Amino acid sequence: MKEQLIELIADLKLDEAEVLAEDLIKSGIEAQVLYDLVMEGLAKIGKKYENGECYIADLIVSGMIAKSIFAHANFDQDENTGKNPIGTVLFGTIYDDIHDIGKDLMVDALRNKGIHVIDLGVDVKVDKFVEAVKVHQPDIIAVSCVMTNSIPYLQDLGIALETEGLLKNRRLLLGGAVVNQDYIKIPQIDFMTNNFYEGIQYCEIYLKGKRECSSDE
Ligand code: B12
Repeated sequence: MKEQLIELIADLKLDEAEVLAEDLIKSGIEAQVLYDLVMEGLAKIGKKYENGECYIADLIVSGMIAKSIFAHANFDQDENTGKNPIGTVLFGTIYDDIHDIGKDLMVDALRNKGIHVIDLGVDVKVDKFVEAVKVHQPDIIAVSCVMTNSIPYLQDLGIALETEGLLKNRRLLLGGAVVNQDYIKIPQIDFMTNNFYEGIQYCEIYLKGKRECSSDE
């Protein structure tokens, strides 16, 4: 039955997909299992789009299905939101890329972990990232990128942050479907993954470590 969700998403059956997802959530499906089913459905839509079998409107609908299911699933609910944050993450989707589903999932999960997140949104220019780092002095700069065409802007961002000396005592993190270790060679990036849990874990470990160091001084 749960595999049916993949086909409902791939066939853009919004209402049926939401109803089945709701039933699966109520029947206690594991978050990771539900997440993988949705990603498989989106991958099928992506393939159809690549083969010209569906169009931008279909991508939009598939995004809506994913957003509503992820919202219902409420990944990683945790009570200590907002009280005494363990650190600050500045998050944004790079310039010329308007995909935000992945970014929003990460932002929600980081906030649920008691991390203060400043969300710059999508299509964020390099200058805007640089300015925001100067203003907010975050511990981590997290960038989301799904569009291959936007990789050059990631390179520009790395160089701009380094040139301005804004990578001292902070980390630059990249994630999103574009992440590919062989393809992306950006020396300023400390860590890259398109795995949700790896990304959350990296932030938690780095921020807790940094906080312990500062409390020892
Ligand atoms: C939904 C969708 C859209 C929606 C987005 C809605 C929204 N609100 O975001 C809309 C309709 C806007 C859209 C538009 C377009 N799209 Co589109 N889209 C998709 C689709 C189907 C799903 C993407 C998605 O949301 N995945 C789900 C999220 C959860 O996955 P994710 O982003 O990878 O995020 C996860 C991890 O990577 C990680 N993560 C994400 N960010 C970060 C950051 C950090 C720091 C960390 C640690 C982790 C992390 O956490 C998330 C959870 O695990 C993909 C196909 C696919 N399966 O990927 C095509 C796809 C990405 N789109 C594509 C294209 C070509 C376009 C358009 C150019 C189409 C057009 N002609 O207009 C436009 C581009 C607009 C632009 N400039 O950005 C291509 C991109 C090809 C490429 N590699 O460059 C794809 C791959 C489809 C295809 N196969 O051709 N799209």
